[in-house]
Amino acid sequence: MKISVLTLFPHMFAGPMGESIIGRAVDNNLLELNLMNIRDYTKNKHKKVDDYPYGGGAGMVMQADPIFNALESIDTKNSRIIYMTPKGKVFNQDLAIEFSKEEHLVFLCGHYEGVDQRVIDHWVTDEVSIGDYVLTGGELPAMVMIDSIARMIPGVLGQKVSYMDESIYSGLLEYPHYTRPSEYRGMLVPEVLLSGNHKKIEQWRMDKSLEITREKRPDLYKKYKKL
Ligand code: 6GU
Repeated sequence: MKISVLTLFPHMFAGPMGESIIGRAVDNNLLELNLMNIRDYTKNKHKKVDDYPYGGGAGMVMQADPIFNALESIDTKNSRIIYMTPKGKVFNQDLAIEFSKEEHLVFLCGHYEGVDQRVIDHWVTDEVSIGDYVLTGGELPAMVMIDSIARMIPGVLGQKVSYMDESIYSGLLEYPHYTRPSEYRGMLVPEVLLSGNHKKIEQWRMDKSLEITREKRPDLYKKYKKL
């Protein structure tokens, strides 16, 4: 999969997208990350990317021209063009799965008061938010989405770990995990996990998942029970 990011702050992506699982996915060519600095696509001497809003009001608006130029410099034929905005549809696991099947995703990160509406009307296929709170820009939301989408690309998590039996995907929250030692400061690992009885362990994990979901996320629990 290829992911292009249009941003005024490409350096924000270097750390988070260069480490651990996502970093390895890039190194192994399972994911191509194309970071584009919108400022590089200005045609004025001062590389100005924003201006005052027509009609007045606080803040600045990102101008259409640099963003149009940037988008015209790449192949957007088979692409979803995603604008990060608190006004968008709220991101969830189903959307992550849907986006993970695309060949090219383009993330447009707004800053200040956002981008000129004509960019959205002309280019954007999806407006997405990551939750009901306001951030200073679309970069962190884009990284959140890239992380959750990239880990669903076949091969990214490796063969042993599967996203299919973890929290949310199944509709339930995950059971608790323990590792050595079996006793730590007087606290014991549940006996059943040391038993070697795989059927019993499965049952215990399922029971715990149900219990934790019912306690912590009654909304998910009700949905699961209705399926
Ligand atoms: Cl996508 N952008 C901004 N600025 N704030 C947000 C958001 C996006 N999602 C939640 N809050």
